[in-house]
Amino acid sequence: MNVLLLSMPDSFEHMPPAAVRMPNGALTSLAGNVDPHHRVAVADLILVHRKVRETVTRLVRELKPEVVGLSIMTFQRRTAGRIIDLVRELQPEVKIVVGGYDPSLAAEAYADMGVDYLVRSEGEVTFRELLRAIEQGTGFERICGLSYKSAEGWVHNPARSPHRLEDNEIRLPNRASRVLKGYTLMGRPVDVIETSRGCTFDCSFCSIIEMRGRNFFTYSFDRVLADIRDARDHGARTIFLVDDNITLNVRRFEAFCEAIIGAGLNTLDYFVQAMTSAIANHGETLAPLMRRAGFRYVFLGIENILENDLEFLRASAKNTEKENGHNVGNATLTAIDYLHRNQMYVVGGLIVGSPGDTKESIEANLEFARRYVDWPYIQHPTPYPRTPMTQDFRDQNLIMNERLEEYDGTTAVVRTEHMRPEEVEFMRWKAERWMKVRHIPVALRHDPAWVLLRGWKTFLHTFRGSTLRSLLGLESERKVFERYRAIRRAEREYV
Ligand code: B12
Ligand code: SF4
Repeated sequence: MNVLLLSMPDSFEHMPPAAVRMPNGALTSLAGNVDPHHRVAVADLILVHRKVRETVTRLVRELKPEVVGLSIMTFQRRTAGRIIDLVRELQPEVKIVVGGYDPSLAAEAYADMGVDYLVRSEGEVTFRELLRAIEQGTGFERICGLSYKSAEGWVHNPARSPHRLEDNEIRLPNRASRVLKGYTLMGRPVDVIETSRGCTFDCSFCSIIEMRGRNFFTYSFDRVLADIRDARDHGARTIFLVDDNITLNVRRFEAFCEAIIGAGLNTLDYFVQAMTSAIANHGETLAPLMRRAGFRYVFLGIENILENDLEFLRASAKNTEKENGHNVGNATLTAIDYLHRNQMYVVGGLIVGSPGDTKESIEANLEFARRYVDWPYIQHPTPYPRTPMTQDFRDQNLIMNERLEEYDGTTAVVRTEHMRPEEVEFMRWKAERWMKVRHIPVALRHDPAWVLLRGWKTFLHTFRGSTLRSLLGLESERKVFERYRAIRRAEREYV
């Protein structure tokens, strides 16, 4: 069968498409795991975010897919709905499958969206079995993890247990199936790989627990190294590790760094997401190894520097430093110090706008970011489907905006007990733009040609809404903020 797999074009503030266009790892993994006689095409629509309608139309006409699959996050649901309508219009008989975080956690929202099948949680085996069942007409009742539309309505089969990843049932991704080009992370071709899936923590804002439970399974290093080589052979020079929490097992992470070095793959740049506690508690040995393996940027889940907020986010445990088995306080500064001493850059993941937040508590976090992080990645708490935090916000009547396309993490959609969402967002937006500017010299040293030829687009993106008048101080920042929000609203109309 001909299968077309699409990821959505919607991006958010910290990932301007001019600088960051990353592949969706789920789709190539699905493509690598269907039976080999299917012809699968993967199209990451972030690569054509200004030409979505034309590209989807062209691909459907050229490839004539019998099955179209969409990978969807919550803030992409509206765009997904429009793409589904477009595909149906172009090819009425096509079977449409949705998967990813939003369909898995809000299946009911897809009941009337023109979808035929919905794959919940991990997709490789479920999707393989689904294609077999469509092709052979054998029925869908036995496919765990699948929801499907029957004559009587939607049927939700029992869940599929998370795969243990230890056998070779989940094969390597199929990168050759990609039909669009232009992946980049600040000028370098980028690809994504996984070494593990899952996490055993339960931060209240994170979707992972409802998605797959609290567990942690790992791929063998041989498989991971083969995956990195494959990404490199397809042109990647930067590798983004999409593991939910690779730092859960620090000894394994250290061994992984050694394996990268041993395999000579440390000529690539690596980008990873990490817990502050793991880096702080093991930084003496871990950080130098990471550097030698080629790690350049580390996204640190700092979340918040104030204990009350950390408690609300249920993120205290993963941000605690230990000495001789005893808690000795917040791990963030120690973690940052280890990374800086080993010439790595800190992408500072902070969340501002929790219920107890005031101007002062938000400012304390912004000031922390100004002083210590190299690239700010500050977000607002966002009530994604079925997270514990969403329930907290609902119980307190603090959700002010139900337009899901604005649930992109940098649009404040909840209020605090003391501040309106726009006030929270304004504070973050105003401070964060200037923090990003400070990273230009670092990027210039690493990728001078890209910064000089293309970097200005990222700069314009960061400062969109500003005018000469505002730069000269003749116009208030509030006015610029309003203009920025209007531009952002218009950008969301991808289809
Ligand atoms: C890596 C990652 C990123 C990377 C993305 C790199 C990339 N292009 O893939 C970066 C850092 C850029 C990123 C950014 C964002 N992310 Co993010 N990210 C993740 C993370 C850590 C892992 C996702 C991943 O690749 N997993 C590996 C793949 C193989 O697994 P998977 O995606 O789940 O796919 C499997 C199944 O879902 C299913 N499946 C998926 N799609 C499809 C499609 C079909 C047809 C089928 C059949 C099956 C299927 O099968 C796949 C294979 O088993 C998750 C989870 C987490 N612990 O935090 C968050 C997560 C997905 N991100 C999230 C969010 C909100 C964002 C942001 C909006 C803001 C933010 N929090 O940073 C931005 C938006 C990005 C953008 N488009 O601009 C949320 C989504 C919540 C939701 N309900 O929508 C998550 C769950 C984190 C959270 N807050 O809980 N993210
Ligand atoms: S540690 Fe990270 S992956 Fe694990 S629950 Fe918390 S935010 Fe999610």
